[in-house]
Amino acid sequence: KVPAIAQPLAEKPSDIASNIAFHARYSPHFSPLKFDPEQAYYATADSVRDLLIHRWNETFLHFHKVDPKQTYYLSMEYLQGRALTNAIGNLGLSGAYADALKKLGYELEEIAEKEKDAALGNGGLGRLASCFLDSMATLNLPAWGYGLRYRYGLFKQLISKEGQEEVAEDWLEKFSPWEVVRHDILYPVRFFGHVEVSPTGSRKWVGGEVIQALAYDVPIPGYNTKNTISLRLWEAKSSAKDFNLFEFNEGKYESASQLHSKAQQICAVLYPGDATEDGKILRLKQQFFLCSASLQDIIMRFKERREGNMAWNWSDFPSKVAVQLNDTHPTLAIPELMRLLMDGEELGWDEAWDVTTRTVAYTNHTVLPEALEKWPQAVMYKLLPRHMEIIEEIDKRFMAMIRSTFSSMESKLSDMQILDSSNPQKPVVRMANLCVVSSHKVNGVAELHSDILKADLFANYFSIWPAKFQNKTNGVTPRRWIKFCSPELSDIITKWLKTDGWITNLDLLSGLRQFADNDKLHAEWASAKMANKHRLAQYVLHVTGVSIDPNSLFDIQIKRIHEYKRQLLNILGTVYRYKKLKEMSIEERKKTTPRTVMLGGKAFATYTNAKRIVKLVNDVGSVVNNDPEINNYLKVIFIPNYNVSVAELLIPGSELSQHISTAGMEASGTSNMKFSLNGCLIIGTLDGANVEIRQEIGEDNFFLFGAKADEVAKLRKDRENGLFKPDPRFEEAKQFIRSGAFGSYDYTALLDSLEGNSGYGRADYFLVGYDFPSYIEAQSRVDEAYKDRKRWLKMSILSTAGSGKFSSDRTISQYANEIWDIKACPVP
Ligand code: DL6
Repeated sequence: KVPAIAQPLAEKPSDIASNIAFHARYSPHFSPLKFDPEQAYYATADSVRDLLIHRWNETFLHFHKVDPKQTYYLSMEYLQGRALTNAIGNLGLSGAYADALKKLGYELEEIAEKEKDAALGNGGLGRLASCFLDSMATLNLPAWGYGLRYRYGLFKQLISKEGQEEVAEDWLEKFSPWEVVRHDILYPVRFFGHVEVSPTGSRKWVGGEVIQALAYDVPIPGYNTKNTISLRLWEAKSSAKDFNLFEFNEGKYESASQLHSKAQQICAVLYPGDATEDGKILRLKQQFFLCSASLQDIIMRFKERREGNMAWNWSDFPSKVAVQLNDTHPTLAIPELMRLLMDGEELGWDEAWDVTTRTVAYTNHTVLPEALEKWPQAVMYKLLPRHMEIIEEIDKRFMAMIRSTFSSMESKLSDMQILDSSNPQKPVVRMANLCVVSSHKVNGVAELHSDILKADLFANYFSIWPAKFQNKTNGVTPRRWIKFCSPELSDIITKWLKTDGWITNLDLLSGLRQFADNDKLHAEWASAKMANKHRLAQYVLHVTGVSIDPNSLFDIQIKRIHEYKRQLLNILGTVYRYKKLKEMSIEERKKTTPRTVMLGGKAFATYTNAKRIVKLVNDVGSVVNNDPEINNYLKVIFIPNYNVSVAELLIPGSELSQHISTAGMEASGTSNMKFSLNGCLIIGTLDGANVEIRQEIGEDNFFLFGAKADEVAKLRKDRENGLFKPDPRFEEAKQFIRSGAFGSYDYTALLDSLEGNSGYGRADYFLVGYDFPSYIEAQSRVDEAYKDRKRWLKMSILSTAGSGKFSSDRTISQYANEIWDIKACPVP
């Protein structure tokens, strides 16, 4: 037992200040006795970490003692962002820390900016995982996250005249104070090798290469609770015995440390390119590394908590462990759990299958065919020979079950099978099928998306297992996404609701509805939004050099750049607006609503059209912002290097945000929820969670346009059959770009994608042309609504008031009750 300490942990400003000073002196990370803002940040983070570690130890001990059923969330992505402000806020010590730092000569905001974002994710899926962790901790749920500790997370985006350039983002350049390496938590993970069969018929995976998985734990504090849970990130390591000292001394440096460099590759980057076979192997290695290390850890903990209890057996496992697969990336958890149970614990197939299927559940986050993972069988055989045997057996048994129990579905078997050998040259494993067959629950992430899964993507499975399918509409944590990023607005909400209970019970926001017409609230609301707009304008000036007018309408679209998200529709609409402004008289221009259009997002490095879109936005901005006739009425800004902390500035300062994907293609979206929560109005299609947001905040408070999901297939067919007649305004906007109005770059290929072959085999697959006229008209409605300040403020208040449903606390409670069957386990 670790001896107790007498000294209480610092929670009063004077104690906090001396604790920060203590760390500045005795936890040296830099040259001694310096206290510049960066070092003040590290010393402050160290002092917060003391508090977190205390709560974390208590939580761990409590869970160990109570032994509740526990959820393990497996995700290849976590977009944590910065931790300091969030941790201090969740501990309820924001004021105390601000005061303590003042005593030491610093502002909390100033030093908080020294922290680099932990961007171990790509976009919505990774940020959702991070919101979920915050809610799990806040709801006192026995739940943990598992992920990978990528050396370089999502790339840093540089913008130049050429467009986007990617450079490695070194979030660990100095070190992260928010992780604790657990030197004693180390598991071997094997790759390649072969399967050995013993005389009794038992099978064992041997040989190949063995890499060690080392645990790094990140504390996740709940809001207003002692409970602090773990995000366990695995790092790959080789051991000393893998280092060939003899070869090294012979001067064969590379071969002497071969395994070391192989280990380093595994966690080097998030989503390495997978065009080559080596790339595919590396991606699969990453996925398996996460799954194998996490499951070994879960099994170890399950056994540890049963030490001394002779009565337990493996069928108890699903009543103590729930494993949630965040999309298909951790699918290999399924065959790995089977392998560990059969080859390691000597369970028979039926028992191992029963335990596995009662343990694992799967969340689908996309219906885009290119995002549904399919791995070449040949690569899988090579890297994971034993797992391929298991997958083959699962497939074989599944087909036999269909033939015997659901014979009417036999004609659908080729679609439902896990192994797809329809192309004999390239047989693949369909990971989503493996997930559906092996999970006890499958869910989509918004009502529309879950309906599409049932009616379309997984329709055959739904017909045989209707009870397996659920919806869990996404949510976002109200702590990071309003309380901490928009403190002024939060204080106003608390004042009018006469409680801050809404921070953990977001439904209470509906109480604002009764004040939606109140002039006093309008004045306070407008002033908080204006303060946020000023803060944002300063940031824009800082990162782009362009000055924007806080009195203009701030219109924002921030998300990964993708053709289905249709940033191209936004910029074409903006080009059209610019052209119309140019054609107006000065008097007419003065009557328009001045706008600042901001777009931000990263394009995947090899996604050519997405990169062209980034370039186009920047080119349009260069012309518009420097046009003295127009730049009082319109500005176009590309926000570089969009990430979580940039979103924390943009969202509170927004007034209109664009969620304009082709209907049926955005599974949910979560930034729509963050914007709406912050009193920002939405212009959007009936897609993903937009549908539910519109229902909650009221149709009158949502600028709707565009085709509906169930119309899309026919519209595409019509388009192919030459039945689409483009609106002249659409042609005008494209022609304006083609004319060279925005510089000499040749946008033919990008614009042709709206006419000729879009690369998806069909012209304008994303229906930009079809939706353009209704988009332009919806934008005109926005302009009109903005002119009526009272109406706009009312709509803004009603947006916040209607956002209660979109708390990740609600989402996680539903997962806990309806999928995981876990209960709160608060630390006393
Ligand atoms: O569920 C989180 C998030 C949704 O909000 C987005 O609509 C969806 O696009 C995203 N899905 C992915 C899937 N990627 N892959 N593979 O990121 O999930």
